[in-house]
Amino acid sequence: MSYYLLTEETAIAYAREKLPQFKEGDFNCKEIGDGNLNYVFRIWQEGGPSVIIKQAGDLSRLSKVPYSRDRNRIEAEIMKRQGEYATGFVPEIYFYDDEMTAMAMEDMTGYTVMRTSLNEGVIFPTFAEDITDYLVGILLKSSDLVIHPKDKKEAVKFFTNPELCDITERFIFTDPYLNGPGRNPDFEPNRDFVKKEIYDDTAIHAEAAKMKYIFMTKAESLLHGDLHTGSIFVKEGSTKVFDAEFGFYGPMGFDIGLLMANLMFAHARATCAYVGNAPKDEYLKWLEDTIVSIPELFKTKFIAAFNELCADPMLKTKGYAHSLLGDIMSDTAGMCGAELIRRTVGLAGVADLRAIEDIEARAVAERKCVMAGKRMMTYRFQSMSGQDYLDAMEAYVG
Ligand code: SR1
Ligand code: MG
Repeated sequence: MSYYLLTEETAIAYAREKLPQFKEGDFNCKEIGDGNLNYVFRIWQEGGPSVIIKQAGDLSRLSKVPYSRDRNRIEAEIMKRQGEYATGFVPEIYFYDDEMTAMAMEDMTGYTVMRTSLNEGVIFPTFAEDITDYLVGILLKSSDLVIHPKDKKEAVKFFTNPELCDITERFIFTDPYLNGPGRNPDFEPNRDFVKKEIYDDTAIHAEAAKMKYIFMTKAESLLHGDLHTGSIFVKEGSTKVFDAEFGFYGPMGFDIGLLMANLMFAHARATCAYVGNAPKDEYLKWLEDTIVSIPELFKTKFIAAFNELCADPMLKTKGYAHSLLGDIMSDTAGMCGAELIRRTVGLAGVADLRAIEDIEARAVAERKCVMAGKRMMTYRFQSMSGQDYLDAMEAYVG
């Protein structure tokens, strides 16, 4: 079969052809993709089987820029591998079709996208435990600490993802500062603030440059590569991470830092413009506990897993694991800062901020995120604690 772009009509026929449980009966199909790059079809039968088919087109959906369709292979392979490293935290991949650059994966009906739920004030009590299990699993088990260095070097080659890394290098580490293509949105109430704090602040450009170079060169672990709250499905007691198309071998702190920043966006929204199901105090308490406990849980679980799984006699030398963990925590803080700034100032904003209807509340929430981002990137210590992330949300003082 040669490649063609699926539609809601042809996706059903495609599922029939590829998956035995879809051979017979009537099915519904809806295109549910809301990202910039791919097409996502949900195919289901009332009371019967359901599946998600995700296909890469030759052009990105919104900007109509050409990207290699091979990104879908990389994503399918990463999700399969991460499903092994972090069992229970990744949707199952049923197949990847190289000709069609399409994959079939477990339908997550019953789950919601975490960003949507956070913006509605929904609490997920097990999230910090779940996501730190996932992070330690995918980051440690893909690294030289656990797999044979020759296998790891093969994996670095296999998961090389130049086009999507190029997007990240531009969208996170360059465009927000230089506003080169003039594509950063112009939010008038913060225009002067952004000019002073970001465009004219060459010291913060230097910190962003350091983080960019770490991103480009530190082939430490197989990353998810875009671990924001829109890449996480949640329901009570369960967390599943999807959409790993930006994955590659990079610095561990990139995944942890992006996650932390995206929880901080939810915090800015909750403090400046809360609308939600749970009482505000209850929601904020859970969110703050979550922000504080993720880095701490990560540290504890990382050291325990290192002691259990690291096989290299030299790397097991007393003191090394803690020294490495310090570097990871420092990278995490810097990457968190870069994400805070880019999703506030840059083109790919987050609904947590941009959907705040009260303009003055949105302006304050965005200033809080920019100043927190600057603090995290500038003061990224090895001894970084979870409380430091929460404290950074107070860095903006009117
Ligand atoms: C062109 S894609 C823009 C952004 O959306 C994705 O989620 C990545 O974060 C990327 O930077
Ligand atoms: Mg995505």
